[in-house]
Order: sequence, then C-alpha cells, then structure tokens
Amino acid sequence: MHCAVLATRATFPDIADRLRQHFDVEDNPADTIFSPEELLRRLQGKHGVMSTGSERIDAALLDACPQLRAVCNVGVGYNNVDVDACTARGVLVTNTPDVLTETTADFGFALMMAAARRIAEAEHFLRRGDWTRTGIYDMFLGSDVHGATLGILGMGRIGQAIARRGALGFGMRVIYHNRTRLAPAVEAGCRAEYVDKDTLLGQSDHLVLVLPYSQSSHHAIGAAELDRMKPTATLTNIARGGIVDDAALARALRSGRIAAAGLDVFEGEPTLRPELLALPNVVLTPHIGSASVGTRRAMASLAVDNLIAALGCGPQAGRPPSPVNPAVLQKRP
Ligand code: 8YV
Repeated sequence: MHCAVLATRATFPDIADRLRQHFDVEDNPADTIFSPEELLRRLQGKHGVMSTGSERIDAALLDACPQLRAVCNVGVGYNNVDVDACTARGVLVTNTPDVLTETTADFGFALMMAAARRIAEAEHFLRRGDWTRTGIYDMFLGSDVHGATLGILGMGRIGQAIARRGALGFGMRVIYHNRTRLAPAVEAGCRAEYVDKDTLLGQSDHLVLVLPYSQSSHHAIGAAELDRMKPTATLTNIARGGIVDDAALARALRSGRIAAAGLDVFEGEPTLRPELLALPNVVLTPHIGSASVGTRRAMASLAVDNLIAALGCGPQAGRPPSPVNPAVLQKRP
C-alpha cells in the first residue's frame, strides 16, 4: 500500500520529488500557511505529515485524523507539536537536530556581533545619505566582543557550538545556565563555566538565548531579568518567540536599561511589536537562524528520511533517524 502524506509547506523541488517517489503526496507549492481548519481538512486520510513550526499539531487535530501515524517536523524545535498527545495516540514525532547546529550557531554569533558593533544601525545611517563627515571619533561606538563575557541561556548542541566560537575564536569568558549542568568533559570541551541564572544575567556582556520554548521557559527574560543585566549588555534571541517578553525588552532598549539586542524570533511572529521596529538599537531578522542552502536542504532531507522510516513503506522502512518520542516505536507491532 502507498502511504499518503501531507507536506504542509513548500520545499526544494528535488527533495519534494524524493517524497513523491515514496508516497502519495499532497503538497503546497503556493506555500500558504494553513488555518487550523484547512490543516484538519487536508490531513484527512493522510498517514504522515511533513510539518513546520507554522502548524499546530494538538490533541483535537489528532483525534480528527485517527489514521495519522507520523509527524515529521522540519526544525529542531517542536513546540508546535503536542508530543504527549501524539505519544498517547501512538503517533511518532521526529525533528531535525544536528544538521542545523553549526549554521544556527554562526547566525547567533553574527546577530550578537551585529548588535554589539551596531552594524545594522550604521548601515541604515549610510544608506540614508547621512554620512557626510569622515573620522568622527565617537561615531557608532559599540562594545567589544573579543575578550568579553559571553552568557548562554540553554546549553544544548547550539549553545555549546556558540560557546566554542566565543571561547576558542574570540577569547571570551563563557558562562552558561541550563536546567541541567553539563558533564565536566563537555563543559571543558566548550570552555564554559556553569553559573546560576542571576549570575548569568549580572555578569554577561553578551547574553544569547538558545533554550527550547515550553510553558516553563515562557518569558524567561522579562522586566525583572532585564533589570539584572548590565546597562552595556546585549541580548540575542535565536531560540523562540515567547521566551522573551518583547514589550519589556522594547522598554529596556528604549530607556537604555540594556545597550542593544539582536532578535531572530518574536512573540506572535511574523507580526512584530511596532515599538521594536521603531528602535535603532535592535537588529531584527525574520527567523532565519538555520537558513543556509546546505542546512535547509539537510533539514528537509532528514524530515523525508524520518517519514520514510516512520511509515514503514518500502525497503527504507525502519528506525527513523531522529525520533522525539521513540517509545512509540517500541509499542508498534
Ligand atoms: C526552522 C527553527 O527554520 O529548527 C528550528 O527549530 O526554528 C528553524 O530552524 C523552523 O522551525 C522551520 O520550521
């Protein structure tokens, strides 16, 4: 039997072709974002879905699609999926870890440097035609990255890759806070020192957020946390919207409570708070942390590998490379 799958968003044509070699595919070449009703309608009769962060997969949807067996997310984060509800119904969830680690760490570092050295603000100044005199000693003074203290909140694979860049490439002192402390050998490998959250907030010159979104990380950085930071500090969020209270951050940036921010993710994206758009000391990018050609291809390919293995159609059926809830596999006949 050929399994039927829904690819909720557009992907690279050759990777979509590979999906079609294995499944009856309903795709979305126009790349529209489905409403919950539209998603439910299109998932009828589908055994698998190649999903992204723009679709919510929850218990009500699963109950309305009882034939669904695999949710293969394109992305390392999967907070758009109710994993417990999937597990309870025997639906396998997969994500795309590892393949995006270094690319996303590069991007986080770039955003942090852009905020620290005021690159976007200076570029806008120049494009406006405002650069009329050379050699002004205090034009766009920023803060150093090399030799500064890099703080990392959330020390998974991407956090560790950012730590290595800071410590080995830029001579930074690296401190981190995480739910669980890393093993000593892993800490040593990325030259990072474990501290409590207050110390992290108080000592970081450049604080980078790389933790997953969950109810417990909602507004992990709000007004109280921003108040503990140095007035010269920068804050970079490449994790998820909702981890930072964007309204509180906009106030802190406007009042000079912290110096600058670099943001790739936002509460309610793609809609941004107008206050953020009006501020000069924040670098804003549209959730492109993993967006290099090689990495986005690798993510889509891995999601397809997961679907092929998860649905057990054809010779490549077997153990999916990156299951989020592997317990589901053990229960399968
Ligand atoms: C993806 C991401 O682009 O991997 C993640 O968790 O946030 C991004 O790399 C996004 O999830 C697309 O679905």
